[in-house]
Amino acid sequence: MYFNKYPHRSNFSFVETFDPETGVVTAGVRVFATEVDSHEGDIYHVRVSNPDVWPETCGLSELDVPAPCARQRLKANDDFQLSLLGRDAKPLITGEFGVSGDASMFVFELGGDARFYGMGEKYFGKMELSGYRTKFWNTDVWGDFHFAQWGEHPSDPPYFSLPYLVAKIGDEYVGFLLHNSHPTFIETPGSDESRVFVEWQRTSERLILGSEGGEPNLWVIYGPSLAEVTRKLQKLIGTTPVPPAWSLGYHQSRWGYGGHADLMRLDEGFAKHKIPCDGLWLDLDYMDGFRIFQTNEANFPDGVSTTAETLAKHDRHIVPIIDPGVKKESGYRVYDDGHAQRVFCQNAEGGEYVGLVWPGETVFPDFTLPRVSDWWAGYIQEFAESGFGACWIDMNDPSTGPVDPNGMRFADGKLPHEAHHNDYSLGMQRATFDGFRRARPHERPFILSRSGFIGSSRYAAIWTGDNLANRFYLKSSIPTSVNLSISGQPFNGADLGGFGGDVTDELMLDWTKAHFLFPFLRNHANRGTRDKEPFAFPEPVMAVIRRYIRLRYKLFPYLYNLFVQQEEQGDPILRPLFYEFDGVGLDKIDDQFMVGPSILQAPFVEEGVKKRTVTLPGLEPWYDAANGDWIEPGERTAKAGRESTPLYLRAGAIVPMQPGTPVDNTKELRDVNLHLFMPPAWSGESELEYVADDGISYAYTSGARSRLKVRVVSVDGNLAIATDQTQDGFGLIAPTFVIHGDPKSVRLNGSEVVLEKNKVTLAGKPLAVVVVRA
Ligand code: MIG
Repeated sequence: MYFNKYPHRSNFSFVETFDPETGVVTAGVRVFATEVDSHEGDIYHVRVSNPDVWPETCGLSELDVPAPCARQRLKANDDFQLSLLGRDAKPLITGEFGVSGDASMFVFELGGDARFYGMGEKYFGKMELSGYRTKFWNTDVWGDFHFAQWGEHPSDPPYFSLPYLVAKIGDEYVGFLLHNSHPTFIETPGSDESRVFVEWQRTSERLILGSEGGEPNLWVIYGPSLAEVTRKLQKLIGTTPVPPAWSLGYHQSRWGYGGHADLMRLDEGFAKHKIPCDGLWLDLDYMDGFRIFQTNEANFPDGVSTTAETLAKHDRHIVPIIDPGVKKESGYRVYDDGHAQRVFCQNAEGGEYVGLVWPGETVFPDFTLPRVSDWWAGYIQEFAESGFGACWIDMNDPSTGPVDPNGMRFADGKLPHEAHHNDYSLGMQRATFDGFRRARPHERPFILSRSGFIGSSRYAAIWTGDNLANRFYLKSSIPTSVNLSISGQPFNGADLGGFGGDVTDELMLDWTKAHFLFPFLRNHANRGTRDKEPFAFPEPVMAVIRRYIRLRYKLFPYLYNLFVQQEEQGDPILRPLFYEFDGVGLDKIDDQFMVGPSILQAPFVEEGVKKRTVTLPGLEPWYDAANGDWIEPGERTAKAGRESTPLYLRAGAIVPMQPGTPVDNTKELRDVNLHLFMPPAWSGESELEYVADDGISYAYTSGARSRLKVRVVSVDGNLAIATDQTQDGFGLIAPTFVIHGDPKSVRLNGSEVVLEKNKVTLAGKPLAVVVVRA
């Protein structure tokens, strides 16, 4: 398995004969069965099978396949040439299928000047992905690449494989998902000059999607818009269930925090400086000699539960790390038990496969076997009952240190490593999720995972692995997280401030302002690096970091509702500008993004820059959260300021926020301020469906949720607001309206109301607002 070499078309045999009656095709000397199926929502499945070549099907990830239907936008003609018809009933793409041993590829020709996005977790630093060859194979970046590579350049492939691509052809979008746990690859047409120094390094003129093994199962999702294609993908692979509210807060981590004393110091620091912080993280040091499920008791003198209860008084949660690797040591309970029950992956000789990781010789539970997942869930259950309410699963690439992972076999030794390398982490996530559900059946689990696969969205948040405190990682984090978000893994984020290296004050400020609304927000640091807690910075720097953490909590109702919409509709939290707006060239902007439909950010990512260009899309003015100005759309200049960041709100937006300035972890969803952004003398309409629930349990699935529909109609600056609580399973939602703008008159549910002037601070100066109490 090479990371950076790709199967070439000339070594493949393409289909020569096809019997449309039976679906049988021949390619080279072999015969295969084929199925081309249509499903509701313009979703198509192309399957090619032959049990002698591909004995297993798609691996551990399960799809929620919509009902079959008759619509045939994707067809196979008499030569098994595939064509997908566009809006005008002409072929948008045409393609063929070929095999080479157990490798396979689909080669597509696309009309016009197609553009490409998605590809899951990639570090390319760009939104638009023409001209790349890339593999999907989960790596441990620091272990598998040289520092000269990962220090300041994209390492590919990184930790998380989501073999998905979106193509934009004309103004239509098509998604391609390779549902296959074996190593897969994608080659997009185009040329990236920075990567080409000889002619043959140019990518193919056609789009290639293939795998090095495993049964070919290609899903083709027709848009027509990016939003529609993304929702359909997300529902197919699994939306993210709304996570516990606390997991959307700010998190503090460091490799080095090891137990009660560290946690108490952090707890006091955040309380003293009135900085909200929901999660305190423990890295390897809390364990007894790197033995998973074995806590070093000296680090918790009164037991984990006592520490957890103390932290719960400030609504803080402990999140400890767990690696999959089990120390191979007789006398260690987890190893002895796992050994006796034959739960570990095997080597080619039928013995336990051994890697070299933190504990030294390390063995790996085989999550492809249901009995092993069950075994693991039992340990997680016990771990949860000991006082740990969540966990962070690392090294599940799986990382085996300097030992070649190809020797690790699955399914009692029957399957080679490549069959489940990429979905090993998915198995671990699922078993871990299951363990927490067993311990606390009514509570939503929170799991953070490094690696993942198709369907990880159902179980875990993902962080993008070991980054560094430098500008390359800050800049690339935006397209990395946004492309990951439109590839079906919406709950993601990067280590705030960079994991490796010493962050400077300036970089920490820029990073905090860029990421404070990322779906997952955790400040994490490598051992030996500069202290990075907000209060470890000089007072004026700390004050700005605190301001943005508090602003995240102020916007918590908005973020939480975006997660509700993710679960219900499948929309991601972070979106590229062209998810929401049409416009030429929007996909060449790599340093701006949308948080939900209403907030646009254009953070400063370059060092020492005093101003930058901001593209404000659409046809309506934008509200500058730094100073309250309404700015006409188009290319504008934003000035850098220590306290401020370029953050804009869409005309007509209704954005739910907590009242006041949050100084602790309180997350009240019912007593909500609905901020309305109304340009002067605006005429238009907007709507919001706002949801509140307990933020922790599954009671919402049986009705314990409240829903308020809000509709605002503005005619030349005269506002009419209408509210309707359509669901009340979680009590009354009591909104206060905060209007940014200067309405001529306001009516609420038909009656004239008293307007009260006030000030609110968002991302800069205090802003004049008009308050309307219900
Ligand atoms: O080989 O647990 O990405 O977040 O702090 C390093 C120690 C192992 C890698 C993770 C990082 C974590 C570190 N781990």
